[in-house]
Amino acid sequence: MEIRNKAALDLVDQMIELCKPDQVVWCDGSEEERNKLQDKAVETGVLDKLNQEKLPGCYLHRTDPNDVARTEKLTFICCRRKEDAGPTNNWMDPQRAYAETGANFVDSFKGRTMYVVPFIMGPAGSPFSKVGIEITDSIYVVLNMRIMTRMGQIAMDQLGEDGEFTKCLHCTGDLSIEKRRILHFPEDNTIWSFASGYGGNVLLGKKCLALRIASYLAKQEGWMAEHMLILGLTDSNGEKTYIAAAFPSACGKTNLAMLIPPESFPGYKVETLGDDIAWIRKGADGRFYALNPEAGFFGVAPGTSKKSNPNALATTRSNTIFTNVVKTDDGDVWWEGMGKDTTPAHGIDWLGKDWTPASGEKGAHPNSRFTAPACQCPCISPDWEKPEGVPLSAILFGGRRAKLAPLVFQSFGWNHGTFLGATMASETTAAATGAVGVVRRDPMAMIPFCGYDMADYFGHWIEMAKDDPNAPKIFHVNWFRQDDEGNFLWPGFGDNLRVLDWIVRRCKGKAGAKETAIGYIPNPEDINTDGLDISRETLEEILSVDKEAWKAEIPGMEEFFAKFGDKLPKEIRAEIDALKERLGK
Ligand code: OXD
Ligand code: MN
Repeated sequence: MEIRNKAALDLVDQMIELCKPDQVVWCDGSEEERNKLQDKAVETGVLDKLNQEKLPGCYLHRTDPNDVARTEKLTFICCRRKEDAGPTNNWMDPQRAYAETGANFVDSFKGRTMYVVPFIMGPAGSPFSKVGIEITDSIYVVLNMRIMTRMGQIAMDQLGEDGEFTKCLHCTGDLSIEKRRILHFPEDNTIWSFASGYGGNVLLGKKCLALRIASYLAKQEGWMAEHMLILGLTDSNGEKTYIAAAFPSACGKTNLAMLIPPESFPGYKVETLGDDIAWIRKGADGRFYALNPEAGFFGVAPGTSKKSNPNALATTRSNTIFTNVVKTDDGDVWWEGMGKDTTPAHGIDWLGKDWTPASGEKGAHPNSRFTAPACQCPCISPDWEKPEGVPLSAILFGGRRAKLAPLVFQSFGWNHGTFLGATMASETTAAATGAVGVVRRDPMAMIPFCGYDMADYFGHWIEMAKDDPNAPKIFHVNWFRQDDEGNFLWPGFGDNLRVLDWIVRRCKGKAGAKETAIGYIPNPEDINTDGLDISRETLEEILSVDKEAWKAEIPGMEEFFAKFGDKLPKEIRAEIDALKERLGK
């Protein structure tokens, strides 16, 4: 492998000195290397080979039972001044972080191989792209990074002799929670991860680089790193509109990105550009362009079925690494919510134990995952690797709210849209450790992923587009409204196209809406319900604004904003005042 970058060589030398591996392997990203690593992973029990006739190139991995989701409590932003991390991040003094976790890294690779994984977030040669080098002791990490990023020689070539890169160090260690740390040093462009093997904590290009470090770089360099899917919607006239959407973890981003339009929308097509992360920049023409920096999907398996997301299912039928799902007796995979008639009579569960449906236990972990190459997705957009990204017409914010938020509404403008993002709230899911189903404020779905003070992040949002006629239009959606018995009021999945269709027509000035206290809401007749079995009352209910309930929401918003004290941008304050005014006393 050709390595011309002196800083990269120096970094690896330093890490060898610190961690004392038995051997060092620079990963070139070749097929030959993949085959070798897969064989070694199977030999050492890291991966289990699945039925290669049914699932060519697919493997199964099981994590330690105490290591199944992102551990936000153990995730830190280590900048020199505590106030720069802001009140929503865990902060640790960088010197202390380097010293304490550095002590754990000492000799930590003894008896192990050090893999050096150069990778690019974004297509090679794109002006959006950023290079990282992850040093890890885990073959699982190498093989996942191979799917999730452009990895190997291609990244060293992009780096050249003196290119800059994010320095990423990971050691699986003994997986003890006491020592587990996910540390970000934005001022040093460095990430350290110790004592975890769970994807979100160890595939350092993803949440750590492409969101936490990238959000910090983006603020300095005048662009945006967001927790958003990107899709392209083609309508029956063949016109294509690009949309980005932010939802908290495990709220259906992958499903929305791969939506299949209902039969009553002939000629419509949704194509996927990304399911989790969008980097957004202003183009030379003043429009906002979005690009997915990842090369694969690290999707939540449970609930993925032929009905909910046939495209995701098809994507995972080859060259995929499954984590913590059920292995069936014929070497296939299964998880809860895979659909009717799929449940095996017997299998091996995510804990590696015999399992039957009668056991009453979940066979797959609720946060079990697939890591699959994006290029295998049947609905991948031909534009997904365009180096300049795609022009965005709309940005959607959404959450999981049983009550309150209507199916869809449009902001009055960019600042109000930023406010809608900043006041996003959602019921928690299994993607992070902690209680499930509790309402938490999750601005722009970035609470776990913003690498600096969120008040400054809101300010950056305002700065990016205030008074800019080219700014994407901003909408808020909620697919999850329930009646008093807990039944969903909106069918969701493919029928969400009906909402996207209204949004696209709104962007073109071709759809009606009524102005309300919270924004522009479609009248029931503005939504195309052809072929949909929904009553007028239900539609009216999910398109209505309960002013008293919204008033009751304000103290929670104010309490959340109070955390930021004087740093909260005046534009956000003005928006909350304006909302109060519109809701009346
Ligand atoms: C993810 C997450 O894995 O948000 O995408 O947790
Ligand atoms: Mn995510």
